[in-house]
Amino acid sequence: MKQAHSLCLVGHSGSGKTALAEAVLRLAGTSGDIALDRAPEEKNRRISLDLAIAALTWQGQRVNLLVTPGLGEFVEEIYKGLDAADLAILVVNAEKPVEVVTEQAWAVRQTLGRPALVFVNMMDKPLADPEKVLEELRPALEGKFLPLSYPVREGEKLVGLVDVLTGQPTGGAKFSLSPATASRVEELRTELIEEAATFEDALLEKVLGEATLTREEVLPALQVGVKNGKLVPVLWGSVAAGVGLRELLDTAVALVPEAPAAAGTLLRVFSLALDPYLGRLAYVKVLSGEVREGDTLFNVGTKEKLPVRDVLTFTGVKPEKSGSAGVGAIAALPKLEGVSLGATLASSSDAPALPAIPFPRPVFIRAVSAKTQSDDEKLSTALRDLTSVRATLTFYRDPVTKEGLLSGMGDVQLDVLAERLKNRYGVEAKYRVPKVPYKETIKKAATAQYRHKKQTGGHGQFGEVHLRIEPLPRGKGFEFADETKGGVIPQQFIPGVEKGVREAMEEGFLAGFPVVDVKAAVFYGMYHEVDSSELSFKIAARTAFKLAAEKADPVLLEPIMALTVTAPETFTGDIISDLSSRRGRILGMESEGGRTTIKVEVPLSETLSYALDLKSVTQGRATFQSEFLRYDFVPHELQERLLPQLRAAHEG
Ligand SMILES: Nc1nc2c(ncn2[C@@H]2O[C@H](COP(=O)(O)OP(=O)(O)O)[C@@H](O)[C@H]2O)c(=O)[nH]1
Ligand SMILES: [Mg+2]
Repeated sequence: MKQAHSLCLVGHSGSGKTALAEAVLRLAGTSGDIALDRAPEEKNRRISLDLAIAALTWQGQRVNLLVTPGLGEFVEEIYKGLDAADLAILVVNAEKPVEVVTEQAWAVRQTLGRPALVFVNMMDKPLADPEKVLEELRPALEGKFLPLSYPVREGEKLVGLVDVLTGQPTGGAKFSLSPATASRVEELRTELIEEAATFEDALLEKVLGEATLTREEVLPALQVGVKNGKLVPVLWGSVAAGVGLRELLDTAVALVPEAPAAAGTLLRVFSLALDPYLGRLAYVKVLSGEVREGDTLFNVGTKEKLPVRDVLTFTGVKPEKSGSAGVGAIAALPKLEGVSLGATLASSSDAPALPAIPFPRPVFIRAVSAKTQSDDEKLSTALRDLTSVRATLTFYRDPVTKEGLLSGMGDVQLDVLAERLKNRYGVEAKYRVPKVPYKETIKKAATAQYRHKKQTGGHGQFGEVHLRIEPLPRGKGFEFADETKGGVIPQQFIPGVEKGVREAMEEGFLAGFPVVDVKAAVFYGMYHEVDSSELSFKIAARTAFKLAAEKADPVLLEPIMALTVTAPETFTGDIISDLSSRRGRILGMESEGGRTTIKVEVPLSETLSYALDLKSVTQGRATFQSEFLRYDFVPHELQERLLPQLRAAHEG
């Protein structure tokens, strides 16, 4: 059998990807349940949220379908699907062909360098107009869009498609063309052949010789143009009317390039899932060789050996044991330990690792806890499980604020996660805006002294510490110096002094945040022959530190983030004025291809809901990345306003 071909359906939510995939599964004779949106969260919302995988056979050719969700926050699934795809199928809604995720998915397919075609769906809709579709697609998306067929409508009804090369109705349909349509098809034919000819000399000669060209003659040139991503065939149809589905499968199968033969087995783990019945599954694309049950593979990144217990391939939408999978196949491998998303698996341990899948990083953070406190442990375990199979969901505990922090792409993704926690693990989570991990420091040097003395019957306590504290440059942390002379504090008690200072710094003095970037020097003291101990000096130093800090102009430090925001140019002004109101400092701006990239420094406290706000400012057409830069002083007036709340939170 020939290599399996993998087609990935991408596009905006509601363009009909799931309906299209289910329709072609049915058309190819798949029996039984073929629903692709199988998770309870998907059924509830009647929308795709996970990458769905299915397989069919079309004219002896095995075809895998990778069906992606069309919500911007679930873009990770588009990366996964396209990574495994031989051909991307951009599904658009004829009435509004260019939507947010249309552009987003197109950008991902360009980043990953996947060949693509466009399927213009919903040609049965009253306002569907092929010329308008082309007018809107061409300036918005990069690529040479070439219709291979053309839809024919009578009034508001779709009657069928005409093959651009032959000028005849496709699939043996019978209808006649209006003179206007016939001449438009002729025009498209000329365009198609001229474009195709730029990819193959032999075809170019025939075109110049004005020979009549057959499909077989044009196809190889189209394959070349499509393979290198320049030519983008445009096909039309309607899932609802059952038009254009055969043509789509025929064309996709004809255009997919064969993988070159290579020695050894090489697999890419393009997705991970926690199957309710099968457990943890690694979805792999077989890039070369074959994977069989009983094989031992290497995880190239970690050099670990991996026994392959089972190989599952798809029958319709169901993964079933198949024993092996050859080049081009998509398979699910259960129970592979320690395999992460994007991993390269190979028969040889020194095979080169494939480049990582360039997933975006999460940009939206919420503190998470269980609604019932006794469920906290269960919640943490469930979150570690669920986030282990997603690149854009992370969970960790903040060492400063002690909060469990969940990061994702936005509120919808986190809401879906909460629903999944409840459905699968029976635990209810609640989200809060996370606390800002402030720190404290001082702005000037100060000294203080403290005598700790306690006389209670027998053994007393005595220690006196004179301390000087000074600010250090940002990021230096802590320095300690013993500047005592003449044994005013015996050496064995000096560590007690340092411990006392460190404890005081951990406790903070403004609002309970850790103190950083301070040098503390003990320069004088007193001790008692009998009553002094390390503990006495620790207690004295702790208080001395607090007394000194009060005089040293104590201030809050806040994390400053570097934000990179990219959006269509028209939003530049709105984005900048919004960032200015967040105490943002614009560092630079660049424009390219109609999009502006703005670099800005913003305090973390001002960005806690930026993902939501930016979405509403730009109707979801912007993306951003955020990265920790440094800690910096909180402005004085703001500190005055913040401190009462922060103290209350610390004490409460
Ligand atoms: N009129 C019409 N409706 C369609 C067509 N294709 C899909 N739909 C409907 O559009 C809605 C969204 O389809 P769905 O497959 O869930 O879109 P997805 O988000 O891209 O997966 C569903 O109600 C489909 O039945 C079509 O060609 N014509
Ligand atoms: Mg869908």
